[in-house]
Amino acid sequence: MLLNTYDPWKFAFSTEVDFENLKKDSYGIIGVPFDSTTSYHSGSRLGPIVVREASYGFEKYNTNFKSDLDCTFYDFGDVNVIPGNCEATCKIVEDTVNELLDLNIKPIAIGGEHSASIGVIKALTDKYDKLTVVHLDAHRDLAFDFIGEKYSHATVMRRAHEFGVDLVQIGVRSSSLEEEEFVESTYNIRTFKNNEVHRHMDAVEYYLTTVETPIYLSIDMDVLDPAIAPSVGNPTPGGLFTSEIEDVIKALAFKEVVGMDVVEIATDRLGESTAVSAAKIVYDFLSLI
Ligand SMILES: [Mn+2]
Repeated sequence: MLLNTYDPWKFAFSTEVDFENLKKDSYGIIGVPFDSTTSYHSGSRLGPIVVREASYGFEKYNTNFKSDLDCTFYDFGDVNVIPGNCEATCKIVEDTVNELLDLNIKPIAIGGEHSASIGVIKALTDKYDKLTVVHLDAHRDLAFDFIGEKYSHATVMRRAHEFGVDLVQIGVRSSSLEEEEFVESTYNIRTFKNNEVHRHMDAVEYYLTTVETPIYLSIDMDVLDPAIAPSVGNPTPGGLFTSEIEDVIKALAFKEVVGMDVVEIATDRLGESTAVSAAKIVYDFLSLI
């Protein structure tokens, strides 16, 4: 066992890590305190620590889901990132997630900028023949490169698409012409823009229940409206409500979700609403699986 992590803190209700007796088919949290390619509002390297702190604000019983948080999940601490080197950090995340998968533990990554997802998705596409990424984000993140960089918060889903995943993009309300043309040139990217989500959540829920492959859930916190989650890398008006994220998670409750992430929590303030909302999303997810 050589998980490349250190241990600053633990998510609330997580099971103590005992490497001799880890429960198979459980979930394992890793933090990715990395924000080197951020182009606007920096600070997401502090995301893992503020989300963990916020996780202590909830009851073990989930009132909306009528469910107790009784599943086994671990918190393995933070990945040893390399500030300034996104590609090398993605590789360390990938190696760490591969170690979790070898232990039959499914990854939950807390970012950090969205590039944290690249290594997680790479490891999962090596394990599963087919994977669908359900991607909640104000942006498509489908640029081939961003200011010359292939490994960036703005290229995450383009890299994932190169790994062979199907994509479902939910909450999109900002993209480039090149990204729209790329989507039109492919057959396996389904989009639900923000206004479709607001007006036709039932269509989103139905579509998710028809996905037949294993699913990875990636949530950029900027998918929420900036009134709810202001401390993100690229705040974008017109976003989702917390209840709409709950609906998505509920729709996935009976699917094979093999991992998830929440990313782009850029605050150093304890109790800040972006961090609280991110902690609630992880908590809701774990309450339903
Ligand atoms: Mn985004």
